[in-house]
Amino acid sequence: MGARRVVLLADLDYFYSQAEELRNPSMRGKPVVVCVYSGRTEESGVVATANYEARKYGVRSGMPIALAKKRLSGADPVFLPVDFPYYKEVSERVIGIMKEYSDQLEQVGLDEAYLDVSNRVEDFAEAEQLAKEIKRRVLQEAGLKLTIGVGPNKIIAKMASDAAKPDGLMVIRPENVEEFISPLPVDKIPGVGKKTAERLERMGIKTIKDLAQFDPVRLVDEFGESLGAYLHAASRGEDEDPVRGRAEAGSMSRIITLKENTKDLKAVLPKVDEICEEIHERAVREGVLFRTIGIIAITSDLGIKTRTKSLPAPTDDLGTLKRESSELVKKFLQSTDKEIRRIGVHISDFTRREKGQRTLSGYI
Ligand code: DGT
Ligand code: CA
Ligand code: CA
Repeated sequence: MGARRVVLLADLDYFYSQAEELRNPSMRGKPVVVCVYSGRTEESGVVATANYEARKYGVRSGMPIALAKKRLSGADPVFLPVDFPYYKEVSERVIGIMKEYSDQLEQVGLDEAYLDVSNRVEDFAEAEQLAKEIKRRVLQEAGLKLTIGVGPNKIIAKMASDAAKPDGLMVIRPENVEEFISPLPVDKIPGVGKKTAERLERMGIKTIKDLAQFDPVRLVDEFGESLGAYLHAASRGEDEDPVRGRAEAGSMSRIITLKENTKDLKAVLPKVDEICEEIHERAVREGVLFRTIGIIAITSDLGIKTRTKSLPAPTDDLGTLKRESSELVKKFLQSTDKEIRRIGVHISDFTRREKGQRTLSGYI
């Protein structure tokens, strides 16, 4: 089991519309609808998002523009096309502020980010203060309102944020998870859409409490291993999914020249092991986990050949590094008649190691 975690989900309110209001404050107070125009006719396309003034009239994301216009007739609405480069710029400013509060930040789309702050706070009271500080700074420095949910994992943080929108802050401590989620309808679980909710309802499951009391074996029968297990865990407020920080830039590599050109695996592998040990030591020293392993072979005719392998999860396990590198070299030698002159190993796709983080070696 992982260590106790404190996770934040920060979600900008009615993002595209709020960004439009930011650069044109005269629109504030009016219904603002940001649209994706398909270009076929003047009104064909859908609503990307609407501010809360427009939502009062029943305007929603995904709705046809013509219907939104009908609902807002006489309400002095503003309709605008999406401007992604601008939203990206606004988003980057906000994410930049958030990064000061956690080096473990996972961005989801332009308007949301999970922050693992376990190493930054002592308890949930401190996490609440930190969330207030983020809200204050984003408003002051970027001019935007957002909602933050705080919980012991990603799904609880997300559900807390959804419940607190707009301009909200909700903290769900581990001891309050059950009372918070039990009465909610199942479609409040992240990833549970209309279809899944309807299937659950046909099974007599409406609330998360109903789901928690349902036989997990039958859930797996009905929804398959993956979704079934997810639903059961979620109904109990459990979620082990880590906040996946953005991969760090860079790579580490080392290449050596063999004593003589060879195609003999037995001659090459001990060298590969040595290189792996060296790179591994550097990775551990610098506190990074790698997810991609590659080899580079320079053949006797000075051709440069590479092979890479992506792992299912980041790791800093030496055994994995050696095994995968050797496997790549073996496959390479089987695919060619050339002799190898120089051999190298590299690792990349880095993430920073966190205290208590589960890694690939923990799964094998
Ligand atoms: P909220 O509820 O205050 O967080 O509102 P939003 O608008 O931030 O809602 P969210 O987080 O679901 O979506 C983020 C952005 O993604 C939103 O500003 C526009 C875009 N988006 C959401 N749903 C749709 C959709 O159905 N179609 C299109 N084209 N864009 C969408
Ligand atoms: Ca949002
Ligand atoms: Ca969102």
